[in-house]
Formats: sequence, structure tokens, C-alpha cells
Amino acid sequence: MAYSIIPDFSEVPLKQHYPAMEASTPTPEAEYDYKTCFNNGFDAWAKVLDGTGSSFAPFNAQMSEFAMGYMGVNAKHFFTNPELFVNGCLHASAELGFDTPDLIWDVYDIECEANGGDMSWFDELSPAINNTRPLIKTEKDLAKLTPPDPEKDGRMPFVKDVLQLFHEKTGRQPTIRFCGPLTCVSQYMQFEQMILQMNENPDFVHKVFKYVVEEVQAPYVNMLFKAFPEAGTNGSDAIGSLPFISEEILDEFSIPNILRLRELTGQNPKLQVDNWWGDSFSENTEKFWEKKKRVTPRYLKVQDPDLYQVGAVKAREWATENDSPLVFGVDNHVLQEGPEEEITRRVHEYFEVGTSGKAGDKFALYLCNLSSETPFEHAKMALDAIRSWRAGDRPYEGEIRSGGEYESLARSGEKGRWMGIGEAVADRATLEAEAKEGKKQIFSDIYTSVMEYRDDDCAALCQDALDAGETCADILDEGLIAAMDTIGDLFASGEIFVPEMLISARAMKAGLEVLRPIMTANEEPPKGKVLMATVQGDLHDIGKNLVCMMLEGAGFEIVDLGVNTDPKDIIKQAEDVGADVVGLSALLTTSMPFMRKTVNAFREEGKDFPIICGGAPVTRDFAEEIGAFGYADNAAEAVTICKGIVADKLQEANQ
Ligand code: B12
Repeated sequence: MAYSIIPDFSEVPLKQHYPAMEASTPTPEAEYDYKTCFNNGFDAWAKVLDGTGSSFAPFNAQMSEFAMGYMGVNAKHFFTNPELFVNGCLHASAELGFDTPDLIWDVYDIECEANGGDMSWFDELSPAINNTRPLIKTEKDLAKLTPPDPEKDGRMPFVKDVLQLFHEKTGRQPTIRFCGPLTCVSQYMQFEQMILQMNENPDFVHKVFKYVVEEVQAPYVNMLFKAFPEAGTNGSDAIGSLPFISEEILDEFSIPNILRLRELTGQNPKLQVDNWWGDSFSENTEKFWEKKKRVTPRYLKVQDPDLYQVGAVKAREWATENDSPLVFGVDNHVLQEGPEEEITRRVHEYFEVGTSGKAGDKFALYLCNLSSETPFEHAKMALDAIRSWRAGDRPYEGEIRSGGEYESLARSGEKGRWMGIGEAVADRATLEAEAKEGKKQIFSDIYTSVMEYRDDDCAALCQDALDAGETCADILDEGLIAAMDTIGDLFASGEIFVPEMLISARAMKAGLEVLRPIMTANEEPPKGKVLMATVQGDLHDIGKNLVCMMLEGAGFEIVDLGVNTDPKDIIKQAEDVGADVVGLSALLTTSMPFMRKTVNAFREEGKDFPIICGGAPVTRDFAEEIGAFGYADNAAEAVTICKGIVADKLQEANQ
């Protein structure tokens, strides 16, 4: 069956990771009887989640990309052909011995794609909305949109077919997946624009939520409920996590819209959203878990890296006190990158704590995303760890490391590492006092206007400073850049979140606009020119955009090539604009090879630009190994490196 707006992939070659299968013919049923082989797992999950209690703790894993790699199927076929998709997931789950198969397609995209959202398709990973061309920028764009027909548009019918096949093959009720309303709106509006508009024009954003929830999501989910009235349902909401958003945004936008969707789909208490991260960023974890309970009433799910940070014991205690079934999620970075011992340790620790106490029979384990790049041995190791736990092996008994001071062997256990957040520097009052010390009043006022997100005041104060004869350089250094330095430090210490960073950057930009004409007329040079790009195959840009903002705040000129960037384009643009530094960002392990490819391409063409790399899965070692000039863990560090590169260049030129 062909679904609307899906390009023709008939010529796409197969990926050959694992023993390959013909993509054009559905994978064979193999020898498994899917109607019986997952029965114990399905029953155990049901007993855990309905609070009856299970005689063993079941597990499952997000694994569609892994199944795709395991079957040797190209993503463009896998995510458009229901036979391939369902057979692939069931076959891989049965073959590896999963308790249950967890069918999860690229769930963030379906609603926006069906409404005409621009999609990017890749060979080796799931497709994604191209967030550089959002559907809604203005009220006019919103008014022009016609809601999709769930029976016809995009891959909404694909999802229905997937559920139907799953039901036929397993004899079980499928789970209806949808995109959490907040993540869905960010797909329609683009993340930064959504956050800025929430601050500037919240009524508009509320209207977008209303449209998306009432006219797109409810009809879609209801179409699926009509076909599968007994189905479970679960939303995915990656962006509804701290510190992308604040708890205020959760309260104002996210929670009410999840509840509204529940209302519009027949008050089904099973309609839930269960994958918010950010527990370790919340000032009060227990209160955060109460918020989670509002949108996932039946159980508490806490996943790494937050789980490792706040501690499995704390989560166990809360769940027991609140009479809530409990699900722990094991870090996808640990599963993918190891170290190998950590995989077994982590699985055992979470089983030990999760199954402890009087509610220990209401516990299940979740392996957060086995990707197509997760080594087969690592997936096997996780499964062996589960088997050995069940067989009574307890090599690490009593060694509870999560929530403690243990230096984790796995870097993603460090606080905030996954968000590129560094070490605490100092508290806000100290940073502000230091920044203002001995400063002229006008600079101090400019600094404060940025810190307090007052765009108009910042612009007016910059004008006042110019009128009073101050130079652009001083206004920048003493006012705007000083403020962005503090903002960077506060973000690095986890004291402020992404929204505050975006809003302060906008205030800084308002001031910059006042200075720009004078700077251009005086030909006051920027501190340097940085070319930034997210590498090929990768559409994540939140981190890259933060780095751009901080660099701009530090006086650099930025040329941002956006996402999914071809190495050739990067080289050409670096030359055309005369970049002092080239910055590459990657958030997927599957796109990291393109970082290497880009660095190699510069080398092969003999183009000697200093390249710096970053993004959560990228490490200093990796950057060194591929021959990059530098690496930064976070936006503030990126500014320091760029300053260093430009200073060295100047020094060389002056010698
Ligand atoms: C937000 C998000 C999304 C959003 C992206 C929105 C956007 N506009 O970027 C959406 C929902 C669209 C999405 C889609 C997908 N995602 Co995603 N996503 C995330 C999430 C939750 C956060 C990533 C992020 O923005 N972090 C916050 C920023 C601030 O941190 P950062 O990028 O690291 O940046 C900082 C530093 O690293 C550094 N830095 C960053 N870039 C640079 C560059 C330079 C030069 C320097 C010096 C420094 C630097 O400074 C920044 C600021 O301090 C992570 C989960 C996680 N736990 O990390 C998953 C995650 C990255 N996604 C993942 C996956 C698998 C996907 C999808 C394939 C899912 C799917 N099945 O549809 C698609 C892929 C799309 C694609 N082809 O790119 C996986 C990756 C697994 C892996 N090991 O590769 C993760 C880890 C989730 C998971 N646990 O499975 N995702």
C-alpha cells in the first residue's frame, strides 16, 4: 500500500549491517509463534501496570531502529512498509528473547507530517520533521492550515495498518502512540520559535495548541481508537522535558493539553505521556513526580540519566509511598557505548532496587532505545544481565551507586552531561555582583536589562549609551557580552534552563540591532567569524543554536548552515565567508561518522580551518581521534575556545 506524500524509494539500496533481507519482500514469519511467545511478558506487564503484581519483573525496549538494523532493512522501507516494520520488530524481539515487542515508529512526526510538514528521510535512521522549515510561523500560517484526514493523509493510515498487523499477529491489543502535544507543537512551530512566542505572545501559542490537539491529534487518536477500542495508548514527549522547558511551561501548556486530549478521546485514563526527562533538574523531584502522575496516572517512570542522578532508591521509595507501579529506564548511551561492565551493573542495580520492598512486584525495566548503532553484543549483554538476574546471580548486590557520589564509569551518568551542561561556577548573586563591580551605571543597566529579559529597555539603554558617547566596543564588552557570559555560566550550572537562555539572547539581540548600523559604518570588526552546522543525517539543532547565540552574544559573527549539512557545502561556505572557526554539532551516534567524514573532507581538500566539535554523544576523545582542532562540552566553553582560536590567529598575524 502506498501512503500519501511518501517519496518513491524503490531504488534505495539496502543497508547491510546484519544478515540482509530483501526490502521489497516482507520478512518471513520465521519459526516464532507470535501469538504465544510473548504471552508471559504481556501478562507480566499488565499485572505490573494494573497494580496486581507480577511474579517476575518484565522488561521491554525501544528498539525499532535496532530491529531495522538487525533485519538489514533500509529506513526508508522500514518506516513506510507495515509488513516490514511489524515483522521486523516482532522477529528481532522474539529472536533476542525480549519479554514483549515494543512497537514504536518515528512517533514524533506522524501528525505534523500528515498536515504537510516537511520530512527528511535517511537510509539508516528513522525519518524526522525538517525543523528548518516550520509549518506555522504566524497566525496567518495557522489560519491557512487544513487539518489532515486521519484515514488518508501522510502515514496516519500506515500507523493504523501497523496496529492492525500487530493485533493480527500477536492476538494482543496494540498500543496507540501519539506525539505529546508540546513536542507536536514544537514540530509545527520549531522549538526556539515556540519558546519565544510562549513568552511574547502566549495567546497565539495557545491557539496553536488548540488547533493541534483538537483538530489534528484528537481525530487521529479517535480514528485509531475506533479501530481498536481496547487498545492502550501512550504519547512520547521528548521536548516536554526539563531543561528545554520550565515547570511553568509544563503547567501552562503541556499538562492541560494532555488532559484536554484525554477528554477529547473519551476520558480514557490510559491516555498518557510517559517519557519526560529532567527529574534531576527539578528543584523538588517529588513535586515533579506528582506532575508526572497527572499525565501518567497509572505508574511512575524514571529514566536515565536522571534516574542515575536522583537515585533509584529515592524513586522506589516515592512509588511505594504513593502506591504506584514503577518503571526504570536504562540509559541508551550506556547500552550503546558501554563500558560493558556498566551495562550489567546498571541492569542489576535497577532490578535490585526496583523489585525491593513491599511493592517490588509492581516493577518493570525499560531499555531506552537500542539504536541501529547499538552493537549487537551490547544488546545481548543487557539481555544476559536480565537473564542472570532472574537466575539469581547477584555479583553487585548491595552496591547501589545511583544517587550517590560514585564516579560513574558511564559519562552520561554525570549531571547534565546529556544536556551539555557543565560544572557549577558560582551562584547568581555572586556572578551578578562581580559583573557589575566598578562598572559605569549605564553598562550596569544594560547588563541588568539582558539579565531581566527586557528587550525594549535593552535597546533604549544601548541608544542612551551611544548618545552619551560610549563606543560600541565598550557597550558590547561591558554590557551585552558581560550579561551573556553570566547567562552562559548560569546555564552551565543548571540554574537557568533553555527558555531563559533563549529569551535573554533575544534581549541581547535587541541591543545589538541598535549598535549594528554604527558598527557597520565604523567597520568595527566582529571578534571573529564562526561557521556552524549540524552534520549530515542529523536534525537536532537546539544545542547548536544555543552555541550560536552565546557566540553572537560574545561578539562573533555567525553563519549558521542549519541542519543535515553536506560536508561539501560546509567546505564551500567556510571558504566563501572566510570563517575563522568551523563548528560541527551531532546529537546522534548515527550521525557522528558524518562528523568524521566532514573533518576528513576538509583535510583531503587541503582546507586548513580550525574545526571544533560538540553535541551530547561527542566526546573530547572522539574529536581528537577524528582530527578536529577542538571540542567543547557546552556553549560557554565553545565561546572560550573560539576566543582562543581567534586570539592565536591575531597573534600569529602580528608576528
Ligand atoms: C530534543 C530531542 C529531539 C527533538 C529535536 C528537536 C530539535 N530541533 O533539535 C526531536 C523530537 C525532533 C527528536 C528527533 C529524533 N531524535 Co532526538 N532527542 C532529543 C533529546 C530529548 C534532547 C537533545 C537536545 O536538544 N539536548 C539539549 C541540548 C542543549 O544539548 P546538546 O545538543 O548536547 O548541546 C549542548 C552541548 O552538547 C554543546 N554543543 C552542541 N552542539 C555543539 C557544537 C559545537 C561546535 C560545540 C563546540 C558544542 C556544541 O553545547 C550545547 C549547549 O550547552 C535527546 C534526549 C537526550 N537525552 O539527550 C533525544 C535523542 C538525541 N534523540 C534520539 C533519537 C533516536 C531521535 C530520533 C531518531 C527519534 C525518532 N525515532 O524519531 C529523531 C532523529 C531526528 C534526526 N534525524 O535528527 C536519541 C539518539 C540516540 C543515539 N544514541 O543516537 C536521543 C538520545 C533520545 C534517546 N534516548 O533515544 N529528538
